[in-house]
Amino acid sequence: MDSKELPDLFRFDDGSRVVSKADWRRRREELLSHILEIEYGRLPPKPGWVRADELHSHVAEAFGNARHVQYQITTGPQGPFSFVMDLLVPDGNGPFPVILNGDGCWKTVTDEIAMLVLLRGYILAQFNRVTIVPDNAALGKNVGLYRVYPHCDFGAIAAWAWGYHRCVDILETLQDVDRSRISIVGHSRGGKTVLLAGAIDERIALSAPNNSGCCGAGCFRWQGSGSETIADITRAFPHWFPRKLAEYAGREAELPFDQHSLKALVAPRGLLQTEALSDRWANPEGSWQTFAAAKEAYTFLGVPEKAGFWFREGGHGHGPEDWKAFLDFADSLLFGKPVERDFSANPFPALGSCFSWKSPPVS
Ligand code: GTR
Repeated sequence: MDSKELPDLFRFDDGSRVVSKADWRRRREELLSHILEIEYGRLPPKPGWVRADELHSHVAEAFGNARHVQYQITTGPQGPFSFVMDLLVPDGNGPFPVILNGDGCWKTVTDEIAMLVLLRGYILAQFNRVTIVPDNAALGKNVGLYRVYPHCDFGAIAAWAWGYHRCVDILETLQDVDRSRISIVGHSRGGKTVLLAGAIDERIALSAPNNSGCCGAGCFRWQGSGSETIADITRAFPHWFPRKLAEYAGREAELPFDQHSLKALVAPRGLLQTEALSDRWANPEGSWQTFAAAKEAYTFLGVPEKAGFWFREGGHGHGPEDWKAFLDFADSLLFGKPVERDFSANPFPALGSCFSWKSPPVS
């Protein structure tokens, strides 16, 4: 087999193939288990309880009279462990859909972007994922959430994804929140986090990784020129992963999955990838390949339009242009609003496909 051929999403480990939606549920579990074991580690457990204490609330005139509410989220009984989530709630009557972003460490959500979100009628919820575990290999495992669950094997990306899930635990309980319309968005390593968090948590209606590359929306087997490999990423960021991933450096074709498998776990819920064509390190071609393969799962489940791909010229970044594309997709997916953009356009028509299988006929 061509070493770039992406594994058949629908073929169980025992060689049999998915023929029904019930089979797909089982195959989904099989894929998730492989992905967690090798790539991210198993997420820290869902805590016995999660609580939110309001730290602060005021009307922010600079944000069109949105209400800024700050919560301290605490989980237990292990720990206890706490971190902060901030909400900007649009002026007016809810419940409102929510956009949750964990890249508070980078402040990529500028005031301009916050206004874009609010003007479309969404709550903007934010936390700082590095308050869950730090983004620094040198600090070791005696910090943050690692100390609460010392016997688990999760890396930082899994811990950050756990942070998204705890925010959703709280968002679901708030009167202002339309719990059926919670979206998550993140950039680069934050995009890897969002893809993992959205693949696992079926409460999340839309997952939108931006420029997320290797171990995100990229591809292990199909590396475009200048793109990041398993060898590169595990050398530079060992703390993001369990040790096992590095064993696959140079042996990518032996992985029992590729990143199309993770994307397929998001189906039938919404998935939008936003990519930049000059962001070579993030492997835009590979991201398209795994998108096209994951779309087979959406086709099988009867909702091909719920998976979208958007690309722009330029390099690595998460700016207003990316957010506008995301908001258009969200408006269309969650509210059926008409959209001008084509979220299924192939930016690389000359590339050719790297999978020879198709989704089974819908039963
Ligand atoms: C890079 C890393 C990428 C990407 C990026 C980022 O250095 O190699 O995988 O995550 O950082 O997070 O901005």
